Amino acid sequence: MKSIGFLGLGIMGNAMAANLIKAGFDVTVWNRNSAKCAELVSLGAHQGDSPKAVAASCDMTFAMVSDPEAALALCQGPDGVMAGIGDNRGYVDMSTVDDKTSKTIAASITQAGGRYLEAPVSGTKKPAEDGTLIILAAGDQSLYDDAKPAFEVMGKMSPYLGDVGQGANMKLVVNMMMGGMLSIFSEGMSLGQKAGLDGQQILDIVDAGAMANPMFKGKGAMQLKEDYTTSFPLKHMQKDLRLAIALGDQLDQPLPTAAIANEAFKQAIKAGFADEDIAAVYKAIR
Ligand code: NA7
Repeated sequence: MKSIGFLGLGIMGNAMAANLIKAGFDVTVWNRNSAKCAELVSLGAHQGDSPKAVAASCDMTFAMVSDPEAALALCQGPDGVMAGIGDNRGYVDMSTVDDKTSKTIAASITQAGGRYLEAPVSGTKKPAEDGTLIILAAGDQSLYDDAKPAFEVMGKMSPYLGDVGQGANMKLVVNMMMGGMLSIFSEGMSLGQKAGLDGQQILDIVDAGAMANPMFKGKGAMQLKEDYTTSFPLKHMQKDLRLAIALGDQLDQPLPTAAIANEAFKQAIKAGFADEDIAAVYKAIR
């Protein structure tokens, strides 16, 4: 079994790395704030000193950090992955970034003698804990084959989407739809209750018809309970909308609904809800 490095132990990375350890992989973890390594070390992980040291000592290294800036810093920064990768070892970045960032990281890794795969995921905290993420892989096909056993532990499906950039693009398309849906759903919940309707009845009626989906059901229940415990940080959804809109600019694709949803999420960040769950967009627009 190949040795695995895991960089970035936030909400998602922590759960994904824990599943790899529990499945018996030899895992070395690193996080910028090293306190987050302790729980995984107690499950049996080794702790690495830097992204460079982890990439140098493992057959393949996975990363799961917040945004394009973090992903670039992890790869190209001092003691970054680029400095440790080589000899055909693998780097699998699972963070959600734009295609340009992913291509920049791919060039750095291949120049340093490594192999690169982007693999952003669809799914938040619970699917990460349950190992039921949808993993959107693109890039080096031999690394995809090598990473497949680990993907099977972390996710329920891991399609190969082609050249670097296509995993990032698929993820942005999916999350752009999600952000738009959550935004209009939250407006409906708010409008209905202001009109004197019962929130739970709105949810039940939506759930019984053609619009039924797990997101409306789950996030709607959170909104009614005023429980915004973070599964998917709101600031990350706004990042995804911003990146999707930039892709629309690049491809001359009008995205009027996504642009409005992006403004709703920006408003929620300004109101102080950046680190709460995406369901909190409701609080900013009601
Ligand atoms: P979290 O819980 O906000 O975690 C973010 C992680 O990214 C966390 O480990 C951070 O380290 C790390 N991070 C952020 N900036 C940096 C820099 N500059 N260098 C190194 N590491 C950094 O996010 P999620 O787990 O919910 O989401 C991860 C990705 O999946 C994201 O792209 C989502 O859109 C989807 P820290 O603990 O702060 O030291």
